Amino acid sequence: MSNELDCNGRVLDLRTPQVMGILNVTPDSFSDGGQHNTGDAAVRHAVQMCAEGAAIIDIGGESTRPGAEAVSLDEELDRVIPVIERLHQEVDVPLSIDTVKPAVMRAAITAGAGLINDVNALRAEGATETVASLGVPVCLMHMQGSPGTMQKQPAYENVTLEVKDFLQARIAACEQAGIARDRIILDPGFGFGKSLAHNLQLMRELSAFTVAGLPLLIGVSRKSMLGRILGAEPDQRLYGTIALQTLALMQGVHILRSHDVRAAVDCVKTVMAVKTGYVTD
Ligand code: YH5
Repeated sequence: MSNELDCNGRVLDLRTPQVMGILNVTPDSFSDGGQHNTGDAAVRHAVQMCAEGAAIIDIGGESTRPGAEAVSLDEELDRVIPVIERLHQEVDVPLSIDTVKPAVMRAAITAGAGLINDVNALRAEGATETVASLGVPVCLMHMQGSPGTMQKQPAYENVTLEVKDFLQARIAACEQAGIARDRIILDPGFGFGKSLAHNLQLMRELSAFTVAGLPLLIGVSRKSMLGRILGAEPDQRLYGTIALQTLALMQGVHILRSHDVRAAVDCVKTVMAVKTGYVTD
């Protein structure tokens, strides 16, 4: 694995695990006003996450929560592009664009983003070619089904092996299209077409995904598997989130996608102190 990823001119250092701060730019996520307010609040929130130690900000304009409805191309562009342009000026970390649409990927990179985060693993028409021509890193996430229906009847013979096979096939498709292998990040996709039992097995067996030699990213922050384990609403899932992130770090994960950046950064520092036997900074 190469330790430093060039994200459109900004470097992501993966010699130590890093935290990716989640920035949802949907009308419901900053519910304190109209369009202008949404943009202002989003930029303020991202600046705060960087101050807390986020090494990447992941910007998403389309909700990919189970059952969420699709957003039109124009609507998604209107939401994310102005925020990317402003954030590119105001923070110095790489910005990632959480989208499945090639047109949004291209516009986001032009606006200053440096990394593509695709929950659909570049399966949209033209997506692999688009990312190959943009020359930026990409996170390939596993999802069974589509956001509208994925939680209806998730089924696997062996979830770990099937997710691994899927990711191997997507790596091959990416390489075929001209995406360099050292620009690919993998993600098993917690909660995307998985039952609680599937999510728990993936967490127990996460180290299976680091053998591909590529960086591994996980998103467990506040997810409904914690709702099931704890019987708690999203805003009461932080301690459970940190427990899962600790388990993931012990198994070699490189990037934690998190709402609660400060807590995740402390988790990284603590686990890495134990793993290495020393403290940095
Ligand atoms: C991910 O795992 N997830 S969006 C439901 C929740 C809480 C959070 C309250 N994008 C991932 O964060 N990208 C999302 O219940 C992602 N990996 C990558 N690479 C879903 C989300 C969430 C959903």
